[in-house]
Amino acid sequence: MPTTEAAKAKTKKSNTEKTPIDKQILLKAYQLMCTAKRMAETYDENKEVCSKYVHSTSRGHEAIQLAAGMQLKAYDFAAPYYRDESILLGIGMQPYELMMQLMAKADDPFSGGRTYYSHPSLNRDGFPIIPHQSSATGMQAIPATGMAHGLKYLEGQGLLEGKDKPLVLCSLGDGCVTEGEVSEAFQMAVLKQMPIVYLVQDNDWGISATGEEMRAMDAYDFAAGFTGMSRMRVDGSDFVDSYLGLKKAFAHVRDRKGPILVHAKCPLLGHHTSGVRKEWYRGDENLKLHSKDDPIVKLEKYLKSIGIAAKELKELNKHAVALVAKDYEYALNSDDPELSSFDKHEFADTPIIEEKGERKPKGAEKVVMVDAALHAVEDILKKHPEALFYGQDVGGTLGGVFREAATLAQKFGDERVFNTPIQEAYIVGSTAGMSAVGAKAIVEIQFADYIWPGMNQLVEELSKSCYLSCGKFPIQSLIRVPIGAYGGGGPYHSGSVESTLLTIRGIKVVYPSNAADMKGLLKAAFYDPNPVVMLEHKGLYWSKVPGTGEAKTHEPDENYIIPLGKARIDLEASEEAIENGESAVIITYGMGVHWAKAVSKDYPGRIEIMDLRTLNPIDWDAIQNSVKKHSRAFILTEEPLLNSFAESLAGRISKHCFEYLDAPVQTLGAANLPAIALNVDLEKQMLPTVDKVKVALEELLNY
Ligand SMILES: Cc1ncc(C[n+]2csc(CCOP(=O)(O)OP(=O)(O)O)c2C)c(N)n1
Ligand SMILES: [Mg+2]
Repeated sequence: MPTTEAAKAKTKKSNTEKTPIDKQILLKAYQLMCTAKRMAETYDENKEVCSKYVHSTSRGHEAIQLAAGMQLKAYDFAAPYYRDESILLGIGMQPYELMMQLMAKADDPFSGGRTYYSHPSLNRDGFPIIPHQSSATGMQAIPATGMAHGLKYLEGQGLLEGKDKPLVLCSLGDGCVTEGEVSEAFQMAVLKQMPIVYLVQDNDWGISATGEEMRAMDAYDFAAGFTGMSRMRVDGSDFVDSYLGLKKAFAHVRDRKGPILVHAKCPLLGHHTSGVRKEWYRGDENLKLHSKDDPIVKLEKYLKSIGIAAKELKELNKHAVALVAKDYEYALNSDDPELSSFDKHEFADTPIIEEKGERKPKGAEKVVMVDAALHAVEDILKKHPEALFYGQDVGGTLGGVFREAATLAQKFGDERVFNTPIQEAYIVGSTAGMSAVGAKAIVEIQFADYIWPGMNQLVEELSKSCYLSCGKFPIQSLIRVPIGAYGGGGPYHSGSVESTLLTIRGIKVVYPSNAADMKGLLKAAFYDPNPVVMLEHKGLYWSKVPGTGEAKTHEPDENYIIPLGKARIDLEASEEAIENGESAVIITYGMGVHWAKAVSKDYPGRIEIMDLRTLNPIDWDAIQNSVKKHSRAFILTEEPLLNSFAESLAGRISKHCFEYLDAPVQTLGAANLPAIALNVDLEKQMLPTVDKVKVALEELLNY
């Protein structure tokens, strides 16, 4: 703390008086408040530079934020939001570091110029861990709660090193607490009695909407409905009250007494953001009302009341002003990001780069796909105490509605394999938090048709974290999703979702067609440090659907693993057919592999079947090679074709392999309709069938 010597001497003298908070802490808070205030002023004074990119400042919220930041320990975890600039100063970030992000500079320590001001991601010795989080209001509640869930899990398993009791601080604005996902987070936090502090900074505004317009009760009253959530109100504009309140709240959580919500009322003294200015929607009366509670004025008054000389406070302010000026110049003159770095860090490197183990060991029994998955998860849980498996109905004696997790809870205990509430957002988003604390979550969405409530977390939090944190926070997450249509499953238990998933960059999508691949790919998905969605066709699980017998395979050994992104040739065409120009490749996945197998029997030697196995990253080399070899390509999918992955792939092949093609790329999928109809004959009418595949193949071969 760079106070002047004179100031230090003064402090010494006044330290003889007893105050509820150490005077050094009070003075540090004052200086940091002056720093935050001067930063906000500087940004306003240099609008043409600083408002190039949108930003919010903490003006008005400094007291509560510094009280939080200054009490966080290096072993804690935090999820601050976009207004929490003073939390960042409180943990020891320097103004120039924050300014680097403001100006999107190369040395922005969080994202290297990729994301907005006060959107931290920090993994630095001596500082709390702050994983990346999105700008979507309230959406950090689930990943943050996932961190607390992960800590609780690791602690329960004796896997947390050291004797410190880490906590998670999840900071939220008042407006975002009404988001549905926040309720999912609160529910889980109380259900599992997690070590988390929810800090709600209530400035009574959500951009231009007032508290009165937005809600029937404030966050403190709202939290009363969550049995097991402790609650506290503090004056967020008063540093002493905020500090002492949070001290109690932190101690409550460190003593493992469950989650607590701290409601901090604070004024909003700055603009909502640089782009939405206060004078546009706030009347003079409101601005005057808020300015009465300026935290700096309050702290200054308090410091004087305990004997700190006005001159000393002036010195501290002077120092803050000088520091901000110096740091501003430094940040302004620092380098912009290297342009060539723009595409780095979509994914973190996976250690699984080659096929290993035995796919068909001697004496291996045949196994259905659902059991291959079960055995893979069992192997993982046995080997990795940090791994856990949760979702709807996967725990207890049922072990999944497809019995895909049968016996796991009995074998590994309810702490490791358990049912969640019906909360897809939590199921998906919590894995981000788990990953940040070192727990490894395998989760399940019960049916692909119900992935949509989890989609927000997948897109906003999971997919962008690695890229926007410049590789600091890849999210290890394995999401199993039973998918696909068969036998009258109907409109809400039959849908395909891969095309939607494949528009999301930053996640991997796997879709096995048989038991051996299921086992090898599931293992690779677990060891992949990135989010992986594993699509598992329900119609292939037991090979009961006519024509899917080959989904049942010999069971690979325990070490069997297949790198993601590698296609498999399921059936080769004969050299002769290839040479005579009579062959074609059917490029497909999931159920499509089995339709293709059935059809190929009528064209001996003429058909190659390529099972993609992983849809992202796709094995483009293998696809190109096969297309060039056969000059006729057929993309077969279970999805409606219009605007699908299959159409996109067909387009790509047409563009890049145009000169090698002897016919337009053929495509076949389901009818372009919003849902799979319930009646089995209607279902058949809309899905591809072996007969329909045959007609399309004929057309391709005879072109
Ligand atoms: C999911 C989502 N919806 C809308 C927005 C646009 N938005 C940004 S800030 C904001 C208001 C948030 O208010 P509050 O949580 O009270 O935080 P404050 O800015 O008042 O500190 C809104 C609606 C967003 N970022 N994310
Ligand atoms: Mg607000």
